[in-house]
Amino acid sequence: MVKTDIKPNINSPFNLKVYLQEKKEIVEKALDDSLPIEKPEKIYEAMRYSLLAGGKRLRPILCLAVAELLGQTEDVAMPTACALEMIHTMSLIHDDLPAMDNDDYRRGRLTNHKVYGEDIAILAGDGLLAYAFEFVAIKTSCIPSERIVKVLAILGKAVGANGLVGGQVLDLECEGKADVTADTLSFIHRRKTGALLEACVSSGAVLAGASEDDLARLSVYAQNIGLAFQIVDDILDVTATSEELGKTAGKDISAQKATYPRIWGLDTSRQKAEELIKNAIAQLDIYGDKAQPLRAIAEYIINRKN
Ligand code: GRG
Repeated sequence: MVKTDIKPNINSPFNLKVYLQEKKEIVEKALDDSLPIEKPEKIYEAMRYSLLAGGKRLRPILCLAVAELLGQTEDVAMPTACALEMIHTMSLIHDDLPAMDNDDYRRGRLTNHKVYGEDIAILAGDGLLAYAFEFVAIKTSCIPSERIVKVLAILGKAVGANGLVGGQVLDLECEGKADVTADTLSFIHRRKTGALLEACVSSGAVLAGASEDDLARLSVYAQNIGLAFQIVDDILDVTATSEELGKTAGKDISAQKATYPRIWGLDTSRQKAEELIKNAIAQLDIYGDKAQPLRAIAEYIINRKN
């Protein structure tokens, strides 16, 4: 756990643990139903192996929480929530490949390429990415189609060269370099980690027909939690065990990665993450008690253990 002054609000009637557990179960069921095995079975099995491997399901939960905050139903938001988890999962499969981070474990089990081979793992990622867009387009109902088109554009932007792909390229380029600055690191992580988290928030808002003001406020919330999420990820790589993380701990040091603790040290990294979370929570004032889930998710990001 990251030591922080931001404590979960125990006086609040809102119970984040119960909320996250309930949402996670609903998301797990929707993901399971989303991808039945067809022919050729091997690729569907490989896609399901990683998609149904657990994980915190934070991205779909964020999308559902924002949609519900703004008055949209869970049913309408669920296809997008599932698509976000499909995209996230594909990025983890590709990130773990020998050509990228070369990891053997993810979410407490062997990585996709360790089980199915590199060729199938690449294709499983590609299959999940394509299916994410198809799934939103064919499964979202009861809202104007312009909103669905906007969501598809949000997803495309988060994935592409100005999002996940670009962030990963810069991250690879910085490996082994000793002179990476905090600004460069934030530039990378706004794309590699932040872009998809922001897409979770903005797609949930668009599905609910959010106003420009809501979208702007919630984007600032998302950008702040996105960067804090990555700072905490870097801290946990140093402070948590492989068992706690479900993946190899200490990987950033052995791969000579630029990280926030390496640039700022652990204490300053924690402080910066706290500032970002406080800033995120401040964006929610206008929504009052209705924003309890989003407030608690922000607190969870800094208090998480994996
Ligand atoms: C998108 C076409 C395309 C390619 C992918 C490999 C790649 C390009 C990008 C890497 C993106 C990546 C893996 C970023 C790290 C994000 C991160 C901190 C992941 C951990 O997320 P958690 O802790 O994991 O939410 P769980 O397992 O809980 O879901």
